[in-house]
Amino acid sequence: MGAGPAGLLLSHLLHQAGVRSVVLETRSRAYVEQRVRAGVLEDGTRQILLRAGVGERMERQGLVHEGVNFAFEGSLLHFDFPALTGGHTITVYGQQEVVKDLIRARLDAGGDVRFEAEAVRLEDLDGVVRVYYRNPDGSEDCLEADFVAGCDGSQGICRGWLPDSVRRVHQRAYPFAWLGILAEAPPASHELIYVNHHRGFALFSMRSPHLSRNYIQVRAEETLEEWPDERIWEELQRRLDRAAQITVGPVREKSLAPLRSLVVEPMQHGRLFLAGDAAHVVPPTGAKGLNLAVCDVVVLARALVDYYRRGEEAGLRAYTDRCLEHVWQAEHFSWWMTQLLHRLDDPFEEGMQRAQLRALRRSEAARRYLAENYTGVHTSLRYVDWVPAG
Ligand code: RFL
Ligand code: PHB
Repeated sequence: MGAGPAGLLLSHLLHQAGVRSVVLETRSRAYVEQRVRAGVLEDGTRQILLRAGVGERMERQGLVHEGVNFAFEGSLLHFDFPALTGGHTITVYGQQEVVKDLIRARLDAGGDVRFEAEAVRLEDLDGVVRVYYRNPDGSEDCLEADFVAGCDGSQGICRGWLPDSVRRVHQRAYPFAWLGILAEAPPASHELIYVNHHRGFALFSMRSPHLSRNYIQVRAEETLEEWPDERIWEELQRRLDRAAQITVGPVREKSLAPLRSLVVEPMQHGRLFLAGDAAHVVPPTGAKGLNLAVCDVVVLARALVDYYRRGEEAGLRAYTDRCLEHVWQAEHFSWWMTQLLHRLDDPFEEGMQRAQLRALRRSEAARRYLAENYTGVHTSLRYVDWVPAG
């Protein structure tokens, strides 16, 4: 369920192993291909997409970055990823481009992706599962399946089908949101800049040498109406300060995203398996969400293939425990980056931030912790070998 990165990649990996699947997606194809979301792929995610045979355009058009920068206390701190991690990099490539590549691969292979098909309920999670879904004309259809993968994102219905008696939800809300813009303007810098500033956090990212993707921290209750384009540009430049000069350009997209952390345990019940944002949400500061979705589905695809090929159920039974390992690691990193960089309005917390930021400047060991997490050493890079090289 869901034609985001999780559902589409799972369907693709299963297809490569000869296992049939149907993808149900409530939105239209055009909508999911245009939705602006994540932009940073861990080195492991890049390698997984390549091995799965869906990385060709990413290799041509993605921007390989050898580091990111922090701006704080009036200067820049550079994290040199290859030096800190034994050669790993990140790739800047929009999530909607990953989604386009996966949809094309599924459709070219004759895959069954049903758009504008909204799953509404599940029945018999312990037997042959029935999935009921609604068509655009309001009529309902039903699919019967051995397994259901709940890849329906943070607002989906699958999470709710874990019985209350087994489901535990751990969460944290933050009192701020990110206001993001995609603009036709060259990026402020050739690498990402994360800014810790007394006016609030800002992030300078990009999608190409001509498209910038920038964010600012705003209060959770603010609205887009309060932020005309000129005010956003002005605020971006004030927070960036003298670290770099921004170029203003037409704003193509503008959005507000609240920040939260959430983990659902277990990630499975009967024949329903949750993957991606359906099972966990991270604040975007660590650039982990899409990469975690990829880790989950690599684990799930292998478990399902072992079941169909050899009748082995061990992988399916171990799914939650296996995934929670990378999930909590990424939850911690995303929470840590969020605490470190945002304006928190608490003198004690600000003291903690200053101490940690200065330690990053002084200590290579501290910088290595960030670099390993950012490039996926503890997440996707552990799963590259799990995907058969195509
Ligand atoms: P998705 O992409 O939300 O896909 C779920 C799909 O399920 C559909 N759906 C249903 N379909 C059928 N029936 C139903 N009842 C359905 N209910 C929902 C939805 O329409 C949708 O198409 O989840 P998935 O596949 O788990 O992928 C997760 C990622 O999308 C998410 O984690 C990332 O975008 C998070 N994220 C980032 N992740 C990164 O790894 N690196 C980044 O740099 C990064 N930056 C970000 C981000 C998320 C952001 N926002 C908007 C929250 C930046 C931002 C601003
Ligand atoms: C993005 O380019 O959209 C992006 C980059 C890094 C993040 C979050 C979002 O941490």
